[in-house]
Amino acid sequence: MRPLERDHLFVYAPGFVDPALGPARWFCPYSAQVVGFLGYYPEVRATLELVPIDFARPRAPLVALVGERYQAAPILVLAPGSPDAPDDVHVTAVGPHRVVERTLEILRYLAVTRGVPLPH
Ligand SMILES: N[C@@H](CCC(=O)N[C@@H](CS)C(=O)NCC(=O)O)C(=O)O
Repeated sequence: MRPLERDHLFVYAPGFVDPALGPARWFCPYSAQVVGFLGYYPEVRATLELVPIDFARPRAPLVALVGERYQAAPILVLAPGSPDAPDDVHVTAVGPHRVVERTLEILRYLAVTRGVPLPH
């Protein structure tokens, strides 16, 4: 697989069905936070690949990059050339990739590395 050229941010597309919870349709409030942040700061949105995924497993575009274990969204997969994270952001190495899994830390990473206001 070719190295990523940009950070990839995976979120659930809204209106998904969770088979464990019956026929209702849902949105992910964590994904909504990061999508909302990108709405505030389109200049940040322009720096990354935003990848909406379905809730059904396997979440193929994500599994193709980081494997079966890291399927929960939102998740930020860093490009090889992307800066290291600030101390208050946990980054996990997954094979050749680095991922940020916690929503607030995704927001912090993007805010610091793109120079926009920080999440309070
Ligand atoms: N990593 C997020 C939480 C993400 C999360 O729990 N997302 C839910 C959907 S709203 C999820 O992916 N659940 C199903 C799964 O883990 O397969 C955080 O800690 O802020």
